[in-house]
Amino acid sequence: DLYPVRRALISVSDKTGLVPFGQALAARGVELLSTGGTAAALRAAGLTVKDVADVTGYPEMMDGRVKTLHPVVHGGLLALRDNADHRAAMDEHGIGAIDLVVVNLYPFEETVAKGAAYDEVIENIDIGGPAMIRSAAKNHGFVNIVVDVEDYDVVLAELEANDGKTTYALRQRLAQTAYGRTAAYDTAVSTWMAAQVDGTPRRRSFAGTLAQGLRYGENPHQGAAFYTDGSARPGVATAKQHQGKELSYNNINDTDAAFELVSEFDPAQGPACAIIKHANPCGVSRGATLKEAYSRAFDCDRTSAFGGIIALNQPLDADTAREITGIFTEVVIAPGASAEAMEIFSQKKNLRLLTTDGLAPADAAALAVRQVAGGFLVQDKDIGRITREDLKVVTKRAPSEQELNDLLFAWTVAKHVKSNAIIYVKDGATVGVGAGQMSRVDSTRIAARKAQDMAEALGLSAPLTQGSVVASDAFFPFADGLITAAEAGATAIIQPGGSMRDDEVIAAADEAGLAMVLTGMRHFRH
Ligand code: 93A
Repeated sequence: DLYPVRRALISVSDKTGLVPFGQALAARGVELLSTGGTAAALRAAGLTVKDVADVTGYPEMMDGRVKTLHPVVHGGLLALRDNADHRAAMDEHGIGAIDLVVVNLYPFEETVAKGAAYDEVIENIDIGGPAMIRSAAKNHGFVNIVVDVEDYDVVLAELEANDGKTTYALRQRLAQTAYGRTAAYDTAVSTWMAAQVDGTPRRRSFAGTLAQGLRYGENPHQGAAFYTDGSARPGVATAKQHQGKELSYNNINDTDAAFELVSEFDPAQGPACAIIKHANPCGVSRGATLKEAYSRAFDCDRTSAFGGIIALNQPLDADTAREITGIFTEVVIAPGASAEAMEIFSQKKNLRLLTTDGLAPADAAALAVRQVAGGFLVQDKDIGRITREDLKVVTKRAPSEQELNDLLFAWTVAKHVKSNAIIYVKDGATVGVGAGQMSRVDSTRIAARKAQDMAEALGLSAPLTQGSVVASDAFFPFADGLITAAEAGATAIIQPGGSMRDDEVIAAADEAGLAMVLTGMRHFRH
């Protein structure tokens, strides 16, 4: 299965690592063919390179749209070396075998990300590159296809170890990587184009690019990997990690949940902090300072916050950093960190610090994908938002200004809690979170009981739910959940409404003296 590399075609937009790779190949006696810019870069480094144009007998034409799309190139890639007919065709048409293709594509994703005009984006759809990648990958029995700069050294190491030859195992692995790249590339084109067609596309295809293999999945006996979708959105996929060991599968999932939640809170309206455990918030708070936001989020459920993941809506400062190091935390993610804060964190080797380029665009359309056996469920990301104007007061008493602020805060948190979600909030901080229960009344009870436990732990005379407000991610099917919340001391409720028994629920709210507002929108999350 060893096959020699004698002739290489190199055509790269990203010229990182090109020259040393070209030099190493030339030193092994490999003949180099290249397209315009790549050939120029290699020649500038003193290498001997043959122009593809000289091999095809056609100049690069039409602004480079046609460079390598020629039978001499594709025949050289696709010919089966051990097939007599193929060899005869090669001889008849003067086609030389190409054993190694090194291609990275026109920077389509980057061009979209920088907000380029339509025509410029179109020009950055690479046609010849993907064609060569697919031809070379199909013929991996003989041909090596390299699409990732990180594989340059891998190929060189094999050539070194096998006297100028590569193994079938490597060629097969390279081919698999290559088809992943063209799939992700075309997905990026399709996704961008869908947005040009009608704004809220539903017929999108999706694929990702392997970003990193992970030690394991949700559990140690499960393999796992992380794929990026090329959207360059601020978040866990694009964050910079400053210290600590590699993030695990669960860390990435929880960090994402934390950052997406905290990004709901406009920093112009003050600092906010979210603490996540098992993808659900165990404390979310605003504060006069970032440190206060963290402390109040921590006070919602100190037990669960241990080993949690913290997201901040403002750059980490020294005061907050000092406070956070008081207990064991897995990950902190924030849109930046001061030098002093980073210095404080550097004392805690196991604490991972991630910084992003700003907050996640919480109201930007995106796709949410989930797997089911045999397929994928794809939906628009839940970016639904409710303002004061959308709320309908249905009780005799209308909420006070303070209650209204807390209701909207609770509602925003509810969107990020697994259903059935019940969130008690007081003065801009969660004081009880009930998540992931199969019955709504259970979520209501659990959240209240946790608040009671915290009050005991903090030595308070009354549970923190006294005088709180409550959000429910979907309607109360019966009055029992609402009555439980009232018994825990809640004074106001926010919920979608729409139950067959709304009248019963509203009557129970009036009976208990609660103020209740309906959103007309629900936030299931599973
Ligand atoms: O415009 S293309 O789709 N037409 C082609 O025939 C073609 N062949 C290679 N783009 C084509 N390429 C791409 O050119 C490669 O994928 C690579 O990204 C780029 C390298 O061009 P240069 O060597 O001139 O910098």
